Amino acid sequence: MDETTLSVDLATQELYVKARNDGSETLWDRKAALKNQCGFGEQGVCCRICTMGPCRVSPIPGKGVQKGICGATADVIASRHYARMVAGGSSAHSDHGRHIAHVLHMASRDGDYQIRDEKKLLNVAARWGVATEGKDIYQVAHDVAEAALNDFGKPFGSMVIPPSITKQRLKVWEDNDILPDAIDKEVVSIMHATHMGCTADAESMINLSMRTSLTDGWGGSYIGTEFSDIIFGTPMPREIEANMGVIEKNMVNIVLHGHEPSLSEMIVVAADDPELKALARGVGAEGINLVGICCTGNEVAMRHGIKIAGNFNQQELAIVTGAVEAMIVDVQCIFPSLANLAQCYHTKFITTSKLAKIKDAVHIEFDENNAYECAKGIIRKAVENYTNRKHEKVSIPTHKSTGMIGYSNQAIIGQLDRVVNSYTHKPGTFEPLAQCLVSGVLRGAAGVVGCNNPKVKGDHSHIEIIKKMLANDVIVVVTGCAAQAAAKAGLLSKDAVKYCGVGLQKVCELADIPPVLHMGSCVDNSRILELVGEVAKILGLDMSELPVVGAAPEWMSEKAVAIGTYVVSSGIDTFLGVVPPVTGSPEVTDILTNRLEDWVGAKFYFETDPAVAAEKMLARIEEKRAKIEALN
Ligand code: CUV
Ligand code: SF4
Repeated sequence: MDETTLSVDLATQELYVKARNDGSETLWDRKAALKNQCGFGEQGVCCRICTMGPCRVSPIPGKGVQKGICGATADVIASRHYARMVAGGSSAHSDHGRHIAHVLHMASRDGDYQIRDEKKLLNVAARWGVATEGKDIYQVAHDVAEAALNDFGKPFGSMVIPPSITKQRLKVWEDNDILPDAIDKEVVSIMHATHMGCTADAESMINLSMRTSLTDGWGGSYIGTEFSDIIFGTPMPREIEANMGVIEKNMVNIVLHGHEPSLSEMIVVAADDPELKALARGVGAEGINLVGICCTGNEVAMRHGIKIAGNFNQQELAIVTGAVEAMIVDVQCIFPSLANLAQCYHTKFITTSKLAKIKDAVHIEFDENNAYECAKGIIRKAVENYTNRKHEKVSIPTHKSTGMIGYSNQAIIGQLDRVVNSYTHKPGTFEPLAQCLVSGVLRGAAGVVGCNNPKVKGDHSHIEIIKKMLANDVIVVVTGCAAQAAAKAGLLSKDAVKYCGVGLQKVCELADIPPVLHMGSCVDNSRILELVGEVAKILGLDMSELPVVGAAPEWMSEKAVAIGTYVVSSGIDTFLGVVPPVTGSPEVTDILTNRLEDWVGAKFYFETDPAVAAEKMLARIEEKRAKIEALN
């Protein structure tokens, strides 16, 4: 395989060649070995929901087998499959949120987990109606955690709706009957609805999918983000480095990969322990070097400036450098292949979650009740492994970029306050941003999020779309692996204003920000929702009336389907660069890319060509500007 076709990232190309020379297998090799991937699966027309099947029906109306044994049509089969993807994705995010809520529940003044953002805690307390007066802050934390945990399974009523949602949006949800009940309940209900012999109507199935997805974006993910900020601190702007060049030749390298910050935060703290530092020197290393991959990488980069080694496509390649003593993982987006790959080098591949044990990995279950000691134990294993490094197998690419990270909404407001002087607006709000949108200095905003996928040349679509937005005065916010692609490409640097139109350039200079704002991990898409909701409220508009679009140019996971669905349900158009497995159903395709607009004021676009996608995104932004220009 020609490595230049796999990714635009040079470190990736280099390490792919090294992997091949080492005889190590990567995702691209396995993709090639699959030859033709299943066309029925790709179009969503294979059903395995009961054992009368599997039934695969024709993706072409009127031609070939049109129904499964029970009579389910392509529309039924594809819509059920879509719904189950939403359920899978929502459950991953919400279970993550629940986990963090449990960590908040165990926070104590002298424990391993403490309260770092009291202000946010008090804010959140008000949302759940938790009394705070005269209460110890840790009692408040305890009560808030309990209230949030109840939102997962409460028997009556809807989950708590964050205050950033516009009242118009709430009405849209009520009118469409997608205002969700309890978080867990919706996931269970949609699993029920997709059981053999239940929902057999694509419209209804997508409607239920939207309802479920909202428990993710405005529920589980939201809780994950807010509570992580409370416990670990709300991110503030800081500089980071990104790409494989952050792996250090003479240090103990530990890669943090996965999603939840409860473990990775403890690793960050424990890596500073004098005992471990001494141990590292004792084995002949200059120190301990923590680096991150995927969303756990984003979490610790946002809050501590831990360097980013790479994104989803690069998880195997980090090990291929031969210089990684340990890769520590928790949950989600972790290739099972890492276990065997690690054995080809000296790397210890350490799983830590009951929910993501991997055969042939070293499993050290992380115990939050003994978090610090547990983290120390894991790091010790890595340090001791340094002497096993096979120096003839080490080759670390030099590529790395620097950029700014840490743009929580609080951080963004902090930056906007610098603009206030120039425009005489209220400090402490998003008003300067809202006004820039109204005046047209900024044409709009785009959220570029999501994964890598070997169906797409790595990082290429992310970068191409982002650059097109910048050139047209569209400010960009990023999360997940898209954010890491941007970081590697230098787009998080303030120098990236060179790609911007004059309006965006001006805003970046005044606010002292880069034109692409890294807002965090995938659960932190909730920050983007909050931002859009708050700006809409300032302007008295619904979220669907803002010149704002979302894109997941290289997505691959069920979580991304859940995200796309809640983003659209929140009134924001979403551009998918990988076509979801629904095209075998004309009705589902029509609902997602057309009819949804009548329901919720936004829809999906399927567009695999990033240049075309960017054009359409810009066109949609201009179309939506009509409403806000009337405010001028
Ligand atoms: Ni949660 S879901 S590959 S790490 S963004 Fe990265 Fe982000 Fe997709 Fe996974
Ligand atoms: Fe086939 Fe219907 Fe069973 Fe699906 S639910 S496998 S279409 S019989």
